[in-house]
Formats: sequence, C-alpha cells, structure tokens
Amino acid sequence: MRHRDIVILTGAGISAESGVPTFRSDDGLWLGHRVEEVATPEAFARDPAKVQDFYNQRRRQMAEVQPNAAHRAIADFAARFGGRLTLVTQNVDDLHDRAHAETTPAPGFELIHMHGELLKAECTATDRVLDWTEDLDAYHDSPFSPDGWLRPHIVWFGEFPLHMDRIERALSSCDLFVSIGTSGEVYPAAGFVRRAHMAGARTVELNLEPSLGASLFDACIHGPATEIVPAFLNSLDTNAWPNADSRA
Ligand code: BV8
Repeated sequence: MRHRDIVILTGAGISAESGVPTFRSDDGLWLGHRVEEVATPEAFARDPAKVQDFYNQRRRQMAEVQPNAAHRAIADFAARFGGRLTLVTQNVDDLHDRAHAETTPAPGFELIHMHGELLKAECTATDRVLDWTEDLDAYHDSPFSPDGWLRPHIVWFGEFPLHMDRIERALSSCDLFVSIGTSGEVYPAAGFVRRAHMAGARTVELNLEPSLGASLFDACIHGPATEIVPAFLNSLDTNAWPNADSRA
C-alpha cells in the first residue's frame, strides 16, 4: 500500500544520539532532578530559580548539539514525500527544526511541538511567546506586561499540550502512524497510537527497545534511531515494509 497521509510522533530517543539526555534513565532522575521538582507549575511557583536554572542548562546545551541521521532522514523524506506528513514531537529541542531548515519540505509537511520549545519564552500574564536563547532569571521581566514574568515556553506536567486540535485532525485521517524514540509513558501522546489505529492507520514503533505501548503497534522495529529510521523511511519509497517484528 502506498501511504498518502502519515503522522510521525517523536520523543527524547530520537535526540539521544545527538547527546541530548532522555527523561527516564535507570535511577529515575532527569539531569539529577525528579520530574516533579522541575517540570510542573507547582515547582515553578515554589522555586522559580531552580526551575529556570534547569531549563537554562538545557537551553545552553542546544548550541553544542546537532541534528543526527534520524532527524535528517525525516527531513529528507519530508522533502520528497508527495502526500501529507505531520511530524508531532514531544521534544523541546530544536533538532527537527534545524534538520528541516536544511531542506525544502514539500507542501504537505507540518512540524508540531506539542510540549513547547526550549528556545522560546512565554509571558505569564499574557501567554505571549517570543524566541529566547539566553538564560532566564527567577523573576525575569516580561516585555509584554509589567504584571508578568518570562517562563520557559514548555508544557509542564498537569498543563495542556499545545495544538491538540491539529494533532487530533491528523490522527483521524492518517493511513500510517510511526512512533520514534518514545517510552510511551506520557499522555496524551502515549495514546496517539490508539487514535490512529481507530482511524484505520497502520502503526509502527521504531525504538531502541519495546516501549510500554509496543503491543499496541502492528509492527515494531528495535535499534538505534540513526540506523532504523533512515532504513524504514527508505523502505516506504519502495513500498516494501521492512522485516519488522510482529506485535512485540
Ligand atoms: C495533560 C516538557 C490534560 C518538559 C513534557 C492520562 C491522560 C491524560 C493525562 C494523563 C494521563 N495519565 C497521566 C496523565 C498526566 C501526565 C502524564 O502523562 N504523566 C505520566 C508521567 C504518567 N500528562 C500530562 O500532564 C500532560 N498534560 O495530560 O493535560 C490533557 C489530557 C488529555 C488531552 C489533553 C490534555 C502534559 C505532559 C507534558 C509534560 N512535559 N515535556 C520538558 O521537556 O522539560 S513530557 C516529557 O516526557 C518530554 O516531552 C518527553 O518527550 C516526554 C515523553 O518521554 P519520552 O520522549 O518518551 O522520553 P523517555 O526518556 O521517557 O523515553 C525515551 C525512549 O527513547 C525510550 O523508550 C528509549 O528506549 C528510547 N531511546 C533511547 N535512545 C534511543 C532510543 N530510541 C531509539 N534510538 C536511540 N538511540
């Protein structure tokens, strides 16, 4: 079957080989912190300096990392694919943006950051968003309102993900859903495979190891993203599904 409407969901695993730490390592810490200490509105209210510093460190790291072969394979595919391609990323790094900036995506391509972006800041009073590459102080004056501060433009746990209407529309019409580099632990993203399946899409997981939701996929391909993502996307060109495991 030649696919005409594809949704790709990516998570921290696609950026791992670029040197960007993933969220869930064995000790349950994330860059030395528990998630609830640094990635919730309550944590920001309780200790804004700690939360700003956590994101300042990650924002600074963006200057030291580059897109890898998996990011570039998706960008190259987006440039040659004649159908509709919606790339939904949970990641807040700009590696997909940079990979696609090196190509000319075809008209049917859209990149959606559902959990925000490290290189943007947001005014707490007006919700207005602006590009931001510098450190943010605990109480950083907002250029939009004297009553607000600048916070990271990041969707924290307990906050609504962004662009869910666009994501829902894409999931309801796709004929192929590809999940890349995500543990399937965070909702609503972890439930997208079910939505796609209900829409009649074929579903495939590309991940280093079986994710929590692996059994929900029609096919699973396991290995490092820089190897399995280019191979899989090339197989779509020739319409030959790769030798993928059956349901994990
Ligand atoms: C919300 C920004 C209401 C922060 C992030 C049921 C329904 C709805 C909500 C919930 C629910 N149950 C629980 C909830 C609440 C909560 C939630 O999911 N909690 C979890 C912990 C149980 N969800 C929320 O609060 C969300 N908001 O629900 O609002 C709502 C409900 C419905 C509809 C609309 C609204 C908001 C969640 C957003 C939180 N913010 N990011 C920041 O970045 O600082 S989430 C964070 O986790 C990142 O975005 C990250 O991308 C994401 C998921 O993690 P992964 O990307 O999967 O990363 P992880 O490390 O876990 O896994 C990496 C994978 O890669 C692994 O599988 C590994 O094997 C693989 N890998 C590693 N190396 C490689 C590799 N694969 C290939 N190659 C490699 N080299």
